[in-house]
Amino acid sequence: MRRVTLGRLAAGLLALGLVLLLAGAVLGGTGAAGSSSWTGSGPGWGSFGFMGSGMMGGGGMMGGNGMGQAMGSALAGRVGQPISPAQATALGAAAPAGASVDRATSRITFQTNDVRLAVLASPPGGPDMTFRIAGLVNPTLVVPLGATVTVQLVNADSDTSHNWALTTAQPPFPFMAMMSAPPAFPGAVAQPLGDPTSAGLPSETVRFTASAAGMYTYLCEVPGHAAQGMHGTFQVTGA
Ligand SMILES: [Cu+2]
Repeated sequence: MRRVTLGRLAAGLLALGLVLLLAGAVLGGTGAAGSSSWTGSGPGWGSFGFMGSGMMGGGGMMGGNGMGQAMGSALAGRVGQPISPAQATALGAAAPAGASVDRATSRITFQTNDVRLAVLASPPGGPDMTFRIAGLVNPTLVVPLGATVTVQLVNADSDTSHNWALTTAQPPFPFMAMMSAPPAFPGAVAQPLGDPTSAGLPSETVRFTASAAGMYTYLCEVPGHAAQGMHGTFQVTGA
């Protein structure tokens, strides 16, 4: 089947691009938690855009969720630390310390300057293309100005890559959300995680300072995901 063959070729090219992207991210970054900057300068999404143009255009073979799926398999076992499915389930349900969780309004308000969040990407049993935090779907997060925010991202999606980033942009987001979603704070972005493997679900921790009050959006930057609803509100309160 010609179309299938072309699809595999495209997936292969994307995987190659991913390896280059990954190499650039590893070489360019310091590797310390909170310093990830894969959306910044260097061989980031710009390379993707170049490689992807034409393949993804007009809802072509790599449109829809094909890109995220290609990334998921290419990155499997390459990024982050694996945790067990039981650990992931517990993290996705746990109420964060120092926070009040309002389930009726899907809002988590932190009273502490030491904000620690576990974020599950597209877990089983939840709506597809959403984040689960404290058992809620894409909840609004409210933190005080100056808080140190530690985010542990876990990819709980069996066949698709996801990341987590905080941006000053507001929804709706286009297919290539990462091209128009400036980072809110240095370090407030996690690299895209691959599919879970037999070793476990990939987990990655980033840390940043909520250094300016305002309304922000956390989102998944994998093409198409934020456009499908993979985002939530992040508010920094205080003068
Ligand atoms: Cu995603």
